[in-house]
Amino acid sequence: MARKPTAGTSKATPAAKIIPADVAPGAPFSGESPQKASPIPADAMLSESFAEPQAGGGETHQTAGNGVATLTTQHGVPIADDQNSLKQGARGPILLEDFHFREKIFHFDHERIPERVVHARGYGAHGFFELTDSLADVTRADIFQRVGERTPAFVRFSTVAGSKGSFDLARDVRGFAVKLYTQEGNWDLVGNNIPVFFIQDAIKFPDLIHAAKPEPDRAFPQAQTAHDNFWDFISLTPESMHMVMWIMSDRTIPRSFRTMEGFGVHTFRLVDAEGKSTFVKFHWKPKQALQSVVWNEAVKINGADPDFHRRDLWDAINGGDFPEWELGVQLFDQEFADSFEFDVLDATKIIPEEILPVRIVGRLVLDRVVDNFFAETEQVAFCTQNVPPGIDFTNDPLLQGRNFSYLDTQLKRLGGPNFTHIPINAPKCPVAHFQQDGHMAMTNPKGRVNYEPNSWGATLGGPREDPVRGFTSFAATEEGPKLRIRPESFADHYSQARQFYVSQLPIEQKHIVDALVFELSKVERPDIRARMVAHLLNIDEGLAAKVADGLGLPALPPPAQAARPTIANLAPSAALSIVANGPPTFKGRKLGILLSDGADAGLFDGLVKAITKVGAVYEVIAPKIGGVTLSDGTKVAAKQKIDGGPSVLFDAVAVVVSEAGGAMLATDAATQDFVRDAFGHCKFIGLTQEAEPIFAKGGIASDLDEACIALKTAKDAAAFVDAIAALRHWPRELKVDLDAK
Ligand code: HDD
Repeated sequence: MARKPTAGTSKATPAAKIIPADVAPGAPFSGESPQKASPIPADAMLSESFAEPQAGGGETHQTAGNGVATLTTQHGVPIADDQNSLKQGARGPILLEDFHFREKIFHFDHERIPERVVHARGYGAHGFFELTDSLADVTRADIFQRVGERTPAFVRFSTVAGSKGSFDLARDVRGFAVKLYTQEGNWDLVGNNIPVFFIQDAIKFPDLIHAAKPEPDRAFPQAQTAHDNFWDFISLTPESMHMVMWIMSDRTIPRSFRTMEGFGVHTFRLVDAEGKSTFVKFHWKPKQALQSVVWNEAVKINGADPDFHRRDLWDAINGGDFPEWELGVQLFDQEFADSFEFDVLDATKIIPEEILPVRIVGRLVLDRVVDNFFAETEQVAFCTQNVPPGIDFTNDPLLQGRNFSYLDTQLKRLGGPNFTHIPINAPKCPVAHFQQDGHMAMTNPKGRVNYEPNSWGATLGGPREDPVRGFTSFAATEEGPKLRIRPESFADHYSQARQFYVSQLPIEQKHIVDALVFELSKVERPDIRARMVAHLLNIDEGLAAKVADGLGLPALPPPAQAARPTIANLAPSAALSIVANGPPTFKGRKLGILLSDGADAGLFDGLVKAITKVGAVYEVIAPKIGGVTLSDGTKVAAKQKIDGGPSVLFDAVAVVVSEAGGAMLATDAATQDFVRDAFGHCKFIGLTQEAEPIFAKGGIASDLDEACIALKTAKDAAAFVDAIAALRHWPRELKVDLDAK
């Protein structure tokens, strides 16, 4: 837990020499910041919360001097030497008696818990939910009563298929799980960044995930769906076609967790004090607006920075740019449900915002990173069945199945029934019950009585039910025979897939085609490829023809047999496009500025000022990490050395170099890649005249277009930063991509 200040790292150091003479052994821990006069660099120090005396570990901590806590065993015994095991003679065997060695290795051997079977790779942060519009008219849920009231929140974003150590820019659905610590219990809204799902019934979930994960014999490919098993299952599961359109769109390669929407997916219920139910679908809308990267860029980001998304969230929050989402609700009654084209219990369907507007009722702000990844992000346990009074389930068969799975999985992952005792999972409202014992029980109830009813009275007898405040399930009337059957109303698998496709801008449609061609090109069996194209024919003939052409299919297959004909005239929904819902400014984005020695100091200063003014950030990339000396003699440190800072890490780039710098960097392959990739990924590029040799060597000098903006003086900087708000110059893609020709 704590470190001693200066003990030698490899030499055997007698204990007596380690504790400085001016600190009495056993002196109480001062409680002062350990940074005071500490020889350990500030950033290596333990956070305050971890320096506090440990629960059950006694009131005092010994100090090794200068207010630094003494290293102890788990049982609190001070440690004299943590560099060497106890041996019989300097070169002799380790003694079994070495309890410190055995405890340390024992604990290390048990450091891992099973990773999540899905959504293993994730990243979390703390924040709050603030109600901006009361829902008291439709629900008794405490969190929705008082405008302006804040509820603590913890959010974990994730990918689905990859293991814990996989990369962030996998083409994958992103989890968007929100734990709201309400005054009437935790509410876990365990959603995704896509409002529909692959399957309609939870019984198919293990098959879906087995098919998506690495194939069982060879254990690859990691974190990708571009393989036979996935597309085999999908092509045999027509209900997944709407989701297929979403996952082949750029929604699955978001620029940042901050630039994704979140969805509760299922239809839930809000229930008022009289027991009246209103159906609801939940939406999280990012204040940062929507943004994704392009596929070739995603592939390269994974190499350059596999932690791209987690670093982005960490940096934004620590930089004070707190990400924010609005909570929106689509509210409707049974009459609307009956009149809607599709079954509201079918999780493969949306209700378009144009048909049922989203009412904004609150905001979610993430303003604090975790103190410890394992304690918080790894141990957080989301459970769909965690709903407070006033929020309830519908019969959506996916949701019903999830309500079993999430509780069950926590037992496996966290090792026992007391996972709610772990601080990140513990409610922040009073808890009183007679559940007790089990592994790692931390908060067993006090007193003699551990059952009810009992006759020990109100004070000694413990908590009692409260029929008024307590959770009451919506009194739905259910009837009918027991059947393993899918309702007829779930049978349309293509209409909304088509609606999604036709709602995309042409460039976004192209990306869907490209993604399908890429993924299916990794599929070895031609019959699976053809079977997918057969489904696409039921969605959009143009889409199917393009994918078939991209795959080099000899002929179009007949359309897949459809249980229901596609409704071809569902109105397009503008809310479904990413590009149409992009940001108005460059705020929250990152500019990469490539500098060389002698680069124009005024221009650099202008860029920094303009970027800062719009609330964006920048990083300097240079030939050496030590930085550069600008034209006026100013020294600027670099954040990235050129080969460690490729342009895929930035939303836009500026190449600001001197004549000598331009000539030198033009010969460097990493610098050529820097400009070629920025160009190929349709980014805005600012460049000084001296940078042109780099573009010439990169082979793109003659292609420079209006999104390659000349930077001469500081005055050009502000106009450049205005222009880059558009993020990408899409017309360029048609020139640089073989598939577009
Ligand atoms: Fe799930 C984790 C979202 C269907 C079973 N799921 C998990 C997480 C998210 C989702 C965001 C990660 C939570 C975290 O960060 O810890 N899952 C969804 C959505 C679904 C969905 C939006 C469909 C609408 N899931 C689903 C089904 C089942 C599961 C149908 C099983 C029948 N999901 C699990 C799980 C996980 C999980 C195995 C793994 C780790 C965990 O629960 O805590 O129980």
